[in-house]
Amino acid sequence: HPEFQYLDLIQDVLETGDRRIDRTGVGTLSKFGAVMRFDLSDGTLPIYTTKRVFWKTAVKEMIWFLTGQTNIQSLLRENVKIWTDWPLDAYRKATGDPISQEAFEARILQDDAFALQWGDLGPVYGKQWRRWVDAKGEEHDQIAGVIEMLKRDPSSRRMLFHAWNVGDLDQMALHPCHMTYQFHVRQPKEGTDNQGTLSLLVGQRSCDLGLGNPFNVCQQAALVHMIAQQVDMTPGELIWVGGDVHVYLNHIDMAQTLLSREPRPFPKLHFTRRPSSIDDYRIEDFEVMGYDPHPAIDAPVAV
Ligand code: DHF
Ligand code: TMP
Repeated sequence: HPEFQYLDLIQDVLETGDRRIDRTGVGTLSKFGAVMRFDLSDGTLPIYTTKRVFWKTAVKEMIWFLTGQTNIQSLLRENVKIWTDWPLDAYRKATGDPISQEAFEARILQDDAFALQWGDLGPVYGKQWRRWVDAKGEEHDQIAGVIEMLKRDPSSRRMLFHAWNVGDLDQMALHPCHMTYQFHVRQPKEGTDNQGTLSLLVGQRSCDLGLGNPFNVCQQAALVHMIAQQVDMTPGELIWVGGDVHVYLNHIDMAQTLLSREPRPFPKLHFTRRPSSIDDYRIEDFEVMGYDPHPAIDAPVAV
């Protein structure tokens, strides 16, 4: 079962990882360099099964990246709260106001001026993907560029988008974790009207195995399915490459529970329609069949 790549990686980190205090102060066990490959053919969506992964939240985050937005207000409108901690932390530190997460989220939703001032994460993923600004001040839509290249020149080795915009790093709430998205197309089989098989290699510099990775793998695979649908290709593989791959010390119990569980089959993704462009996807377009995970596990996120 492909999920053993994840479980084996966790086990390896627990057994051989280097123990250190990280930026957040929580502490991790860490290993450098890891690869996982997931076959996406026949609609397979790699949503891990050894705990329930809130795949709709993960896919909504991907759709939000694709809109180019960087403010948590639009995430909160979709009831996605995974990015609240960082603006909340910044707000509390700047104002000394001990506001609760719920009150902060309510204020972001109700008060546009407040959201503008306190809800923005800076020039993170969506901004870099859709509106990267170059030295001449010109904007680049990297997503449109990749889709255009997939149609025009699918044997290209330059089909990628990237979020590590060095000059913008100091304005980001968090430096990009998943950074490079490189695409590859295998030639179509003779006599079919299929345009080829689309694979994606993601380079991720830093990976929280307990919380971030289950989301990342699921949403990156969803991206392959979306783009393949847009360019009339068959989904091939997601190849996921991690740099600093770690388990937070307060996730060790969760990790051991995951290792004690037996993986179940990955579900299948079916699109309920063919949106007219990559900008047009909504969560309602995703139908996931056969997802039967073990129970969810609550775990704290290191801020
Ligand atoms: N920081 C750290 N330390 N780890 C991360 O994984 C991380 N991820 C970020 C931003 N900063 C991060 C963005 N993505 C959760 C999942 C992904 C994510 C942030 C948070 C999370 O808390 N997941 C929980 C709750 C899911 C929910 O609220 O629906 C989970 O159990 O999966
Ligand atoms: P860092 O910037 O010090 O590396 O901290 C970022 C933390 O967030 C690190 O634990 C990796 C984790 N992370 C993911 O695993 N996936 C994600 O998508 C994001 C945004 C963060």
